[in-house]
Amino acid sequence: MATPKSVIVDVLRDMAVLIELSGGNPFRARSFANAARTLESYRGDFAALVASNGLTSIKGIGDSLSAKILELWQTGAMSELEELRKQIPPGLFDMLRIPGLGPKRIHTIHTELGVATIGELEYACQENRLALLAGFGAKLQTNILEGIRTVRLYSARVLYPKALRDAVHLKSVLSAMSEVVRCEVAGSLRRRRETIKDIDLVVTARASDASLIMHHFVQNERVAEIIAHGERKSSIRLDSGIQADLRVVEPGQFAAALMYFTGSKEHNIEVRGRAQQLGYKLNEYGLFPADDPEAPVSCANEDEIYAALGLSYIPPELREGRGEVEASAQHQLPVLLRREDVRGTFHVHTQYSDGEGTIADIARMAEQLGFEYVGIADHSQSAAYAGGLKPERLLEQIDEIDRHNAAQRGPRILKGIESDIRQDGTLDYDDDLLAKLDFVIASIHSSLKMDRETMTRRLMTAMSHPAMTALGHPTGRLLLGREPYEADFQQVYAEAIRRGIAIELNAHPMRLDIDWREIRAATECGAKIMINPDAHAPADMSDVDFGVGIARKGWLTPTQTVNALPLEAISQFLKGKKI
Ligand code: DGT
Ligand code: CA
Ligand code: ZN
Repeated sequence: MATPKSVIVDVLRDMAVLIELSGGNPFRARSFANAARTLESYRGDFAALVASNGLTSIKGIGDSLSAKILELWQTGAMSELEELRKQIPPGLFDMLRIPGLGPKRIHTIHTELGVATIGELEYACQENRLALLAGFGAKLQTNILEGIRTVRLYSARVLYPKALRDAVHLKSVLSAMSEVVRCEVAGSLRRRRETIKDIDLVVTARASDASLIMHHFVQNERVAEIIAHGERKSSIRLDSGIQADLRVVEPGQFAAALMYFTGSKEHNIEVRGRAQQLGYKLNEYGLFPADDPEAPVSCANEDEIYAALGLSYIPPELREGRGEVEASAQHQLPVLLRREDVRGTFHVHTQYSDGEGTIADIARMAEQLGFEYVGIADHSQSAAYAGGLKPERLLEQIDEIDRHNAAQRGPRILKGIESDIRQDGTLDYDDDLLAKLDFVIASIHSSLKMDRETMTRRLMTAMSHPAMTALGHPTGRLLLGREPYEADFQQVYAEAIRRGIAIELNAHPMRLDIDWREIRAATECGAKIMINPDAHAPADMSDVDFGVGIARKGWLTPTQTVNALPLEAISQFLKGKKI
């Protein structure tokens, strides 16, 4: 059967887009787009026209276009389209959904910045790379970021900080009501997961006040849609696109409800199983003796429920069903790292490369955050797209930091670099220059698509350099944006341990890399974790908080954390690493 005209029109349009996406001739792209438009408004007998070989009689359709259309009409496919589609990374098609971003610009972004997914594009915008790209600029960069937000609005999961902002807002709306006795954020947010599906809130109030609270909740000014409005449970969608569920329970039920809705489901199932073994029934309404379901055991807080079950309190971050119940039963939960244990941090970018702050700005922020030291690590020379430092510039920066430390009290500034790990695994400066630094974070930023073996070798080669202090964002993943690259991380982490190289926990909310699920395996073998904000503006240094959340999810203790060391010990640690 011949292909209908409407399909032909769509394919011609797709061709125009694909030609531009692949960097083909823009005039050719336009001729496909024009042909699509002309055919769409063609009112004659299309089948007869094609059958009589009359396509070229239409203005703008020459021999070659006519042949393409004929191919499609007869075979239902256009081979060139299929070919082009195979050549173009799928992420570029996703970018077409971003308002204001056309195929030609997407091609430029892809070829100039090596950006192939929406996640990478967002990251590049945040690092100010589009603003510097010819034909783009700051305004377009802002629009693109806005466009990405729109695309994300209804995507399934969001990053932790975005959900947290909305949850904090809702909590303040609810807590301001005099009828609300207690209000807590539960769910994956309370467990500090890296991405969040929806916000869960638990409130206690007198039964007679529940409907008033619900009313206020679904009417709050940021509600875009009321999904459900009940007496005990309501769901809304906020103007940010995130869904939020509220449960109102009576004060006596608070602990059980909070525990239940904090989850995780896997954790709940294990704890409920233990309750059953001990002759109890545990659900979202309370803890009940199995033989007397009318008389709940009185528990004001979660720790009392855990205690009744012979368990020590399990912090929400650990409630993932990964051995925490058993460890708690044996009273062997780890002493988790807390924010106040973090004495300093590394990996802050400055104006020397693609960051926003000066050395002095960063020192001030470090002081505000209570750090004893902060490590500067700009991009190295290979990272030209990110303003990587030529050796002379790095020397100037070293000089400025030395002068700063000599003149200023307050946090000590440590001199470092985020050195690219080049394709062959070498670092980005000669040994003499690297030896002038206090620390070297080595990271992979380009050629991410190597096969597993080559990538592993590349990382192993980098680690053989005596100047290397830490492996930056070890897997290269971008949350909701890019998968980790392939490598034998078992081997990589073992080598890091052998050489005294720390593993970075990159606390940028789009990275949170090393993944928390991997932390425990690495530290149990002796790895040391270094929590770094990878900040590109002084204010982003507080992202260390997100890193601490993830660290706790990975059962990390202060003794396994490099930046829990005070300044003196840090200096010793770093000296041990120098050439
Ligand atoms: P997400 O996907 O980021 O929203 O993750 P959660 O953990 O917040 O999941 P959500 O919102 O579906 O449910 C909140 C909590 O409610 C969950 O962590 C545990 C509890 N829960 C939900 N469904 C079940 C279930 O079928 N069984 C059990 N035991 N608990 C459940
Ligand atoms: Ca949730
Ligand atoms: Zn980096």
